[in-house]
Amino acid sequence: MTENYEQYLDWVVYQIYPKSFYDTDGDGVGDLRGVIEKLDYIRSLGANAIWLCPIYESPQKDNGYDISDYRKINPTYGDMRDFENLVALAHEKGLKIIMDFVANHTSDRHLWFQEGSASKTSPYHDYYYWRERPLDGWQSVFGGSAWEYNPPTGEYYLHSFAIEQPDVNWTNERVRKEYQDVVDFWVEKGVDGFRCDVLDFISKDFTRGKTSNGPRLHEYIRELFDRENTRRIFTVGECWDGDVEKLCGEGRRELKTTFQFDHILVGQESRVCKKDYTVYEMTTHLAKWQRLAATQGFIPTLFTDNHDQNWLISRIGNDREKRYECATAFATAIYGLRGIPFVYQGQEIGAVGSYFEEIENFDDVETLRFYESQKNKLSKEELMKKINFGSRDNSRRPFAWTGGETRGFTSAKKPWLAYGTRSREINLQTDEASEKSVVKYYRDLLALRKKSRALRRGSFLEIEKGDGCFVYERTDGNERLLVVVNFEREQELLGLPSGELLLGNLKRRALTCRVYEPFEAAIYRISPEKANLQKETD
Ligand code: TEU
Repeated sequence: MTENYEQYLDWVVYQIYPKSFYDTDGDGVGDLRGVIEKLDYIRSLGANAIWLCPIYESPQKDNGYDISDYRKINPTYGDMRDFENLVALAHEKGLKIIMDFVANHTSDRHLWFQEGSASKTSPYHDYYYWRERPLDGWQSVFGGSAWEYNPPTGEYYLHSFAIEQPDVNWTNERVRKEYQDVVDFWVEKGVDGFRCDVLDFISKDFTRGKTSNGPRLHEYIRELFDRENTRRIFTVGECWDGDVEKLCGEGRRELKTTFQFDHILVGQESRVCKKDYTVYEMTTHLAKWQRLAATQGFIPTLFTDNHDQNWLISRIGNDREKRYECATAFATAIYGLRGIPFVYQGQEIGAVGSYFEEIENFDDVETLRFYESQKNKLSKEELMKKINFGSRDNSRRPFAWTGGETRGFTSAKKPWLAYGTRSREINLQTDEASEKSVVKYYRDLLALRKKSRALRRGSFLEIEKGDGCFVYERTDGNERLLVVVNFEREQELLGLPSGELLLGNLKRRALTCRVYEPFEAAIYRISPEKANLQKETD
């Protein structure tokens, strides 16, 4: 890997869900000035880049993933001047800006769809996919048929997500040019990269009935990001389908990296249903991607949370008695790896899922659709249990800056979406003052990463210790670190090299103590010459 590509290993990205981050104008909705005000906070965590979930003009059916104008800022968030200020100030403070690029679909309020759906002769008609009849078996990710009737033309259009998110026809060359222009527009504004929403969906395979990873995917991506002005920008693809090793990597001329989701799906039977799991499943996925990345020459992404999942520590951890331990253990396991750390807002304070009995406290289009489709089939209790387990709203609730009436989030009486049910107890202010502070641990962990070249750029070697723990080495030249994360049960870990403790989430009883408490995590420096194995018997 060249230095140029390896530099992404030094990035730490903080993901912002703008609607729920910080509200400065008192309308109960976060805004760009709110992001500006919190730049120092973001920097204090050790991040050096920000990914902004969509901030474009949008009717907000899917919180901005339904865009009606790619070149305008959603007025509730501010205007273009606010955005330009944000970019300038962020850059001054050493923070890069990554925009969300949503190219599989527009809003049905976008001019292209407004015109294209009105008549078959409109030049925009071919910007979307039309059929005389719905194709059998094509389901929307949010539930129900992926085809919707359009009375003015008597046809059906494809929407892989919400009805209000018609899929754009990328086989049309003019469409591809439109998106290249959109990318250029934001690159000229000085943005440093794009997180590309469901990018694998832009090429479909109609012969196989597939909405994603079609035959022209790689060609389309190169058209976007292998041009003179786009080659140097950062890109991370959200590609559930598709071959990671083909989509990214230095020589591919496509994306810089993609998100790998295997570990996120552990413990989920479906979006709304829990499944038995072992931590081993998760660490196996993580280690597999580390090895694949090394052999195929790409940089992995490192994340546990985002705006599309309930919090990891609520799904597969212990978010009650061991919340601090669990949050910091998972953070160590993930951010000790080789790759690009992504921290989702709230994760750094150990935010957890909520429990609401009434559907009025939910907003997510996917959740509401699910509720409608099941309300006559399941008891209310069963239905709400599923929704509380899986709803994406869990991680989309306003960031709790304090435990006060409005959580330090807004001056409005009511926020756009109800505060998390445990946010009086779990908020930044309380966390920072706590002896067991998640945010302080995050700061220490990311500071250590910044300081240690082995943690950022070193190679990865897993040390198999069986289920219930994740142990690995990171080595760069003479610097050799050992990361030990024990999960929920206390156990003795034998045969590990001894070394100097650099960071731990609990007070290690003694350096040589081999008994690890539940959710204990530690990082040691082990010098190559002194890496003498402890004897199993001593
Ligand atoms: O998500 C794509 C996606 O398929 C999932 O993450 C999805 O939320 C989940 O699987 C549904 O069960 C992206 C965005 O991250 C998400 O917020 C958008 O709603 C979606 O695309 C449509 O743009």
